[in-house]
Formats: sequence, C-alpha cells, structure tokens
Amino acid sequence: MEDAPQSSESSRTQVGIVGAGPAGLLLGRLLELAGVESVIVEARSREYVEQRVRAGLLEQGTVDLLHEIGLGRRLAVEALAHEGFELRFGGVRHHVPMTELTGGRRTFMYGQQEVVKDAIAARVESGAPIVFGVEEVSLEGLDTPAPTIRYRHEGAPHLMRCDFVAGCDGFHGVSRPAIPAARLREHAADYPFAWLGVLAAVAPSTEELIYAAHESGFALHSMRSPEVSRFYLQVPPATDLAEWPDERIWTELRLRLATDDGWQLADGPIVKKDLTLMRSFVAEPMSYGSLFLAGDAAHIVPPTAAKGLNLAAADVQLLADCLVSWYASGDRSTLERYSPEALRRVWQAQEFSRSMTALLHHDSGSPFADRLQRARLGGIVESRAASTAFCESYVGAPFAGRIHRGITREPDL
Ligand code: RFL
Ligand code: PHB
Repeated sequence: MEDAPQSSESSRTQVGIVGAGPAGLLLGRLLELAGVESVIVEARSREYVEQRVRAGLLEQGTVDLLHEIGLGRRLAVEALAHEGFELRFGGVRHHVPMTELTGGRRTFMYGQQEVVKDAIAARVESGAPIVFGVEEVSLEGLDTPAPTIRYRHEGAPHLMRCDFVAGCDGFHGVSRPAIPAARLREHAADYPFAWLGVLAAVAPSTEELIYAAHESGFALHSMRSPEVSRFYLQVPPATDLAEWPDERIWTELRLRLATDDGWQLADGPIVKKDLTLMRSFVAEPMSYGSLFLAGDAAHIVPPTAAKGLNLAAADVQLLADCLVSWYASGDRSTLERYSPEALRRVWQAQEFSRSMTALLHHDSGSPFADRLQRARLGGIVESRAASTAFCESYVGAPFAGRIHRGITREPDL
C-alpha cells in the first residue's frame, strides 16, 4: 500500500529569513523592533549555531548597532575594547593608534558565537518565531510578489508564504543558487595560502592585536578573553593539521612574532585547531525579485581584515531600512536601493581585505616582492596620513541612514 501524500502545513509571514547566523538574526531583530513580522528558519540546531567558533573582531559600527537594538548588555561587560594594534616586521614593533587617528573609533573583541547567543536569547524571549533543524529548504516564486519557502521540520512538510525572502544562509546555502544563473554575476579570487587557527587557554601576551609579516609567513596574535588567546599562522592551502603538533605551532609563532626587544610569548594548552581557506567572492546583484541576499550568502572576504561579520551586519541594517520603508510607503524604489548601496560597501571591504592580505602574507618568495612589501609597511607606519587611511578602512565606516528603532542606547561601560 502506498503512503497517502502528506499535505503541507502552511503559514504566512511578511519576511521569511533563511539562516540564523549573524545576518539572519540581526535582520530579524531589526524588523521586529520596526514592527515587521518575520520567521527565521535554520538548518542546524540551536546548540550547534551557538557553539560555532568564527569571527572575533567587531567594528565600532557593529557594536553601536548591537547596543541600539538591545543586544549590547553582555557585550558592554565582556567585550575587550581596543584603541590600537601593532604591525610587527623586521623584528620591530610598530604601534598604530587607531582610535586617535579615526576620531575616537574603536574595535572590540567579542566572539561571533556570543553575538549569536545574545540574539537568539532575545528572539526567544520576545516570542518571535525561529525554527531550528529545518531540512530540504527550497524557495519558489521569487520572481513574483508572493514567494514561498518550503521545508521539512521534524519530518513534516511546511509551506511558508511571504512578501519577501531574505537569503541569510551563508556561502553554502540554497538562496543564491535559487537565482537563475543568467541573472547573477559571480566574481571570485582564491589565494595561495590558508590560515591555521589556534585557540589556546593562556592569557594573551599582548593588550593589542599583533599583525606580523615575516619571511616564514604571516602570524596574528588575537584573543577572545583575558584567559583565552587566538592565533593564526599563514600555511599552504593543502596543509594537514596532523602535521602541526602543538610544539611546532608554538615554535613557529615564536619565530614569526619575535622582536629584538625581548618580548616573550606565553604558551599554554591548545584547545582547538582549524584550517581556514581564503577566498574573495561577490555575487551581483544582491537581489532578485522578492529575494534579498545578505552576509556570506552574497560575499566572502579573506579573514585578514576581519570584515565578514561586520559586512553581514551592515547589509542587514540597510536591508531592514529598505524593507521597513517599503512597508511604510509601498514604494518599490526603496527596495531597488538595496543591492547597489550594499555592493558599494562590499567592494570597498573586498579591496581593503585583499590589500591587507597582500601587505602581510608572504607570497612568491621573490626578494623583489619582499622589498616592496617592506616598503609598503614602512610607508604605513612612517606616515600619519597613510596610517590614518589604513585605520579608517580597518575600523570601518559608520552606517548611514538609520530607521527609528524605538530603543534607547545602552550606556557603554
Ligand atoms: P553564517 O554565519 O554562515 O550563517 C548562515 C546560517 O545559515 C544556515 N544555513 C541554512 N539555514 C536554513 N536552510 C539552509 N538551506 C541553510 N544553509 C545554511 C547555517 O547553518 C548558518 O547558521 O553567515 P552570515 O550570517 O552571513 O555571517 C557571516 C559570518 O559568519 C562570517 O562572515 C564571519 O565569520 C567571517 N569571519 C570574520 N568576520 C569578521 O567580521 N571578523 C572576524 O574577526 C572574522 N574572523 C571569520 C573569521 C570567518 C572565519 N571562518 C571560519 C570562515 C575567522 C574565521 C576563521
Ligand atoms: C580573530 O580574532 O578571529 C581575528 C582578529 C583580527 C583579524 C582577523 C581575525 O584581523
């Protein structure tokens, strides 16, 4: 006997959001505060997305946004605020006074998974819908004003009708591939290096991040808390982590971070190792009919300048403005602003991420290229104008055009 066909349970919302990473969660929060309904559907479990270790550096604009939308309470206490960073090359440390050079803008160390936890907790508390563990997600009717999201949850099929779909499902999601190929242009560039990332249970040996250019390759000393350090080493893309026992990692970090003034690197237990491949990618345009892409679904940057999460936050801030204006006015031109305005910031971040990657990584091994790299680094630290320009791109531009969110800003502690 055949199974009876299962009819889909159907529902309706204004904005269907695919993905509960930073892009989807922050968009949901912005819409909620502006009185626009949304449902977030996420392929993974809540536990999984809350534990996923990724980005750590938040720009001033991202932190301002988190405060404005009521997600800044824990961040105000736990994030480490930075007013400068160090460029290290030729055995010499060069302090770059970022905050002084950018009219008071700072960066903040606060794990991406902490932002995700805070945003999920707020959504669950407010009762706005979020469905974890969905399967077989597909998008239909994107070229109409009544798109649908189909998915399975706990075995049962669902059909969600929406006014708009926000594709916030990361680089490997289903939203971008749902756009007909003829309507999408994809730009991509790969890099001949990768990052070996290390999380170590040891207090950072520095108060500021250290970006080190060395003939053995780039090294970054970052941190997650006063007790946890985060390091990255430039390695070849085909690296097998088994070839990097802890002792080799500490030896290489000591070599690449060494200075001629006796600075010491403290070591400790390594609790996690990972390999990140580097890629630049942009999909143009970032919208198709009733679908809008945001975050990694639309673009990837190499991690050097720490722009990925911050770009996702900037995208959804703009997207929320556009959607809320549409609900207020019914004027489609507000939606047409989204892709060109988002792409302007995206390409600037691509350009800076690529040039910062070239500035710090060791490439072909050609002595000529090495000398040029050293000259570029020298140019930045020796000229106030050059270091100001570098810091303005590094710390990120403020977001323009804000919708009223009805939330009073929490004080910075
Ligand atoms: P995410 O975080 O990938 O979230 C996408 C979500 O969509 C879900 N999903 C689906 N849900 C439903 N249906 C489907 N079919 C789905 N397919 C996927 C996924 O499970 C996931 O929950 O994308 P989003 O929200 O756009 O956020 C982007 C950021 O995650 C990313 O740009 C950053 O992590 C990049 N990045 C950094 N960015 C920074 O701003 N500062 C940093 O310091 C920084 N460091 C980093 C980084 C990324 C790294 N890796 C691992 C790539 C350091 C590293 C090592
Ligand atoms: C990180 O801590 O993950 C991090 C910090 C700064 C960067 C990139 C990554 O530029």
